[in-house]
Amino acid sequence: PVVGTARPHESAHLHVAGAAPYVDDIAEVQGTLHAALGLSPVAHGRLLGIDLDTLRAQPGVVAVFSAADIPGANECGPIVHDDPILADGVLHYLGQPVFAVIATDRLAARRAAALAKQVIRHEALPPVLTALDGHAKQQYVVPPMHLKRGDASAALAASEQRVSGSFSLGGQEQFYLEGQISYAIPQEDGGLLVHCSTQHPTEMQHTVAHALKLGAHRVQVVCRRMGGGFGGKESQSALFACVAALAAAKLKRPVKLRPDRDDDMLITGRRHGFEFQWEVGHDAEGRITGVEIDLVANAGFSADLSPPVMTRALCHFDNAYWLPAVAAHGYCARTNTQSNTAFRGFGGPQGALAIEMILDDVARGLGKDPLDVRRANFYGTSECNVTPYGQVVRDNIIEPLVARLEESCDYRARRTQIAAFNATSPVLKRGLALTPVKFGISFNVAHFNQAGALVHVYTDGTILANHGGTEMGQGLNTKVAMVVAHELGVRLDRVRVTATDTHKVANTSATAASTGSDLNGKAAQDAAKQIKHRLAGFAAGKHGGAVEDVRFGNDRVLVNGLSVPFDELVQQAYFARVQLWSDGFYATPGLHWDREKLQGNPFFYFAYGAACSEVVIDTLSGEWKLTRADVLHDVGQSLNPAIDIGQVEGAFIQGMGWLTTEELWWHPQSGKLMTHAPSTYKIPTANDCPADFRVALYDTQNPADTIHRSKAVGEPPLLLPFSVFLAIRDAVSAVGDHKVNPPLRAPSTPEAILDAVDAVRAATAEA
Ligand code: MTE
Ligand code: LUZ
Ligand code: MOS
Repeated sequence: PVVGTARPHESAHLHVAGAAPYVDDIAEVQGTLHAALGLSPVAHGRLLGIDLDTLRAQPGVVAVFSAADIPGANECGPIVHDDPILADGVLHYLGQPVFAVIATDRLAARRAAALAKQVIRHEALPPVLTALDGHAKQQYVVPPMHLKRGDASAALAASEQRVSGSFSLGGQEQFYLEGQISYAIPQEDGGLLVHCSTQHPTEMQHTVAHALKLGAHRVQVVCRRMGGGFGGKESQSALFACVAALAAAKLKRPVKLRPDRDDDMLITGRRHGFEFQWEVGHDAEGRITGVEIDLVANAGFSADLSPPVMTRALCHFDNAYWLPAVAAHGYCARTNTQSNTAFRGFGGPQGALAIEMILDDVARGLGKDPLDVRRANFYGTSECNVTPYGQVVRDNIIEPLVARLEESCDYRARRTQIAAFNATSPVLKRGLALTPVKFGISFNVAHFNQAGALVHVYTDGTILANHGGTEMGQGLNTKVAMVVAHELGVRLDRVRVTATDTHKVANTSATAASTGSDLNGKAAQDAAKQIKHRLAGFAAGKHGGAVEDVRFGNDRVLVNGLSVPFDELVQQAYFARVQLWSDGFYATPGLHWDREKLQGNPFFYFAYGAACSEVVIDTLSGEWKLTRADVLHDVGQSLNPAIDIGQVEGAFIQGMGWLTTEELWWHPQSGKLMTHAPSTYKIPTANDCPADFRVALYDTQNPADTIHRSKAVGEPPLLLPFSVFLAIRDAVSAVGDHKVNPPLRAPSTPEAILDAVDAVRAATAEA
């Protein structure tokens, strides 16, 4: 068998040898020019003009383009279409691209673009820089969204106990190691080939075509691999594709645009920071009876993907819990900052962390172990199993999964040991938390849940597979190759997966929402099945026996008692003029969603998981360390456990970075993002992995009919490190009265930890 076995990433040998080509490694076509973007020097202003002549006079400069040069639509936004490619009339944020300089080399282009401050004439306007300021002004990128079940205020009024609280949660930079990049090469008769580091080649194709007033059939977008996307290249690769394509089309020369890291961070958006404010009612066991919450997201200057991000935040506020009465209000505040976008989890982590904070507060108020309060609120399996958006949770395994982790991580004994340690340790305090994850799988926009594939069997028995998904390091191509090899019963090394190419598979969806292998795996399987059926028919016709009895496996085909090597059969089939290649298609069944009412069946199934983290904090310096993490994560029947464990570990550490060290800071006056490079923005490194890191997969079949009963793995484990943040909060609470809820903001940097320590001490002294 191939499926279900641990196999290395299809490009692992190239990755480690530095031999895996990314867009910037493609040999440059003769005559290639380089672009750089001139950025808005102010957070908000009226654009009065650009001194283009100064720019054109700079050494090496070949051309300068601004909004007026775009022949088609000056927009590259995915949903609302309110994202200009180049600023026109209004400067929306500090860092917004205003013009593009095209020069003979990259440095010359960058030198000229750096004159932005001198050449952009503008009139400054007052900026709005925070979500709460935008909310106070009722300035939103889309109308507020309300997810309701029952009468939350009546339920609150009737509750035995009520608590209110608030929480400030920062955003997160994707920090893909390969930055945004596009390389556009003119083709014959007005066509364009665009190599683009993107999760969404089809959308790049359409956006470029729209901006250049071309038919989509003239634009070919290719992506062999990305050095990470993490959501940051779902929509926001478009600006770079459009600028490179515009310049290439205008100048009839190849043009490459590769912003450096600082510009990338100043131009593009990231995970939405959220501000939460809630009121919750509960009983003596900590069971929630009603909850009302405001979720205010910093959308940035435009809509981008904020509407579906907020939808997913609202649809994950329940996390793993039955909430009998809910009113959740989602506001996407418009601010003069980068437009925020997809990032692993797509709003889900923000929504789910809010309920975890609430349950943490409820438990503290009752003097109960938070795990007991969590458990008291878990969804049931036959009752209390309907989400606030109306979907029945049919595959609930949270109870047995958490029970297994609780036991294997020795939760109760460690809880006691930690309390004993804290009682005698005045400076260092330990903390522990165990948190569950439930994550809905499917795009919450139903029509995106489709995929296509193309499988070619060559006459020597080697196989080339192509599909609509993109490879960003997550191992999608490896999984698709495994599915194809498995279906045809051949050795994995017979199968190669090639670059994603809009000329091969059309009308694809973004590789996002963790659906890559679910969708493209099924589509590739469909293609392989068709070839297999044709081969089986041919084999039975040639060698006798029933078609249904033909078996594929071990690189051979068993027909009528005869074992024929796969490549031999293929060769014979070719001479008999059998079609040895096929397309394949898949659309996820059973999905529906009412966007107005926020009700329906948006998810094919749920993925589950749980993690337990133990930390130690230094209450004098605010430093902390994750000493142990235990993870149990559900990927259904794993297609490739090695890749899945890699995804779980990576997501855990990435989510931990979001909640602890990665702090975004905009200058409160100028609105400049000051943390625009790794010098000031700290992502976790290998050294931040806990010394004791125990990651296991919860081995069950997906009850939904997914590809080999596996489950999506990309995003759900990003929610596991909630346990790290809540363990830090648990440790902070040990400095004072255990009933005081530490007002710990995220990320819990040393400063945030010290602020929370001070606040707990002050509240304790007061009490
Ligand atoms: N893993 C790596 N190595 N690099 C990435 O960019 N992106 C994540 C996740 N895992 C990412 C990753 C995100 S945001 C998503 S949606 C999924 O992979 C997308 O791929 P999949 O659907 O094939 O899992
Ligand atoms: N929905 C979703 C989406 O759940 N995840 C996504 O990545 C996405 N992208 C675009 C539109 N809806
Ligand atoms: Mo992932 S945020 O859906 O690209």
